[in-house]
Amino acid sequence: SVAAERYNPEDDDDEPLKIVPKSDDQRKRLKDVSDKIMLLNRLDEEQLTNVINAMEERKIQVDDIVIKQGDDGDNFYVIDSGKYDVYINKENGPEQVFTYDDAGFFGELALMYNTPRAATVKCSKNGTIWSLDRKTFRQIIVKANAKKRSQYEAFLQTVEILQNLDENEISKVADVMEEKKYKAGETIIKQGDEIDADSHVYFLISGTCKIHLNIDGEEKVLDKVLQSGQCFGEVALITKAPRNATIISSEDVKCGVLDVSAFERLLGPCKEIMNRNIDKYEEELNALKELKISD
Ligand code: 1OR
Repeated sequence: SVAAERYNPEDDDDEPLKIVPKSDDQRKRLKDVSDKIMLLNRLDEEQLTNVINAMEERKIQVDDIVIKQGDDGDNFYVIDSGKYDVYINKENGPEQVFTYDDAGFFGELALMYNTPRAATVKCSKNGTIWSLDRKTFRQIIVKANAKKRSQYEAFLQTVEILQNLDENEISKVADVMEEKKYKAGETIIKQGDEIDADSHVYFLISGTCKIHLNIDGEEKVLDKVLQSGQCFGEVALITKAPRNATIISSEDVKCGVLDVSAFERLLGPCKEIMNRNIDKYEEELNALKELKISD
């Protein structure tokens, strides 16, 4: 695997920042999409302005290839509209692994880690994307990200379910992890909810949570308490089945979360441990059901 590149402040140069003139409408649209994108919505105002200044609007048509696997990374892309399919070359040819539908971003990996493009991205419904050049991406986004990375690395080392990840893999998880906060008594995951591209896996940073199960219409709260360093929400991301329990915060809670695409891309080495846990959960659930029958 390729080392996650560390940001080196000496890489900084004082060359002028790129500015592509924009209408008020373009700025507003860009601001709206930026609010929803993890790599952009945690920039401070000046950083975000510099990024928006440098972005260029691009119309894309069906079958256009925006990124080709194996190429060097030139730009980072933010989706304004349209559909974009992601393909990875396998032995028997390209395999579709993901689709961006009207939202999201791609092309960050090659620029963050100085690696060849990891996948091909091809348009399947006409749309508009914003491109950001490599230099501005590194000057602003990679730099801003360095602080966040070191902040999360130490925590992620303590997460048991991630013990099969090496240091570089942990860094990559830290890079894409987002923080979510909940007040005591909030429902974080709801039993029965379907999985979609907006679903997450959760790592509990602080606070505790309880697991609620609805078994054949009867509500049961498990004795087990979820604590710092524990993971939840991974089962449905693996099985693709609806959420099989409800998770409620017992006090104020802070979680690190990964979305489905980050989960698929980064947590492959942890699947064995996760599958073992799934078997264990199933046994526990069956035991509970039997208990109920014998009541
Ligand atoms: P890039 O710079 O490598 C291709 O250029 C982009 O496709 C990549 O950045 C990501 O932004 C995006 N694995 C790798 N890259 C992906 C994936 C992906 N999905 C989107 N991209 N997946 C892993 C498959 C094992 C799919 C995850 C659902």
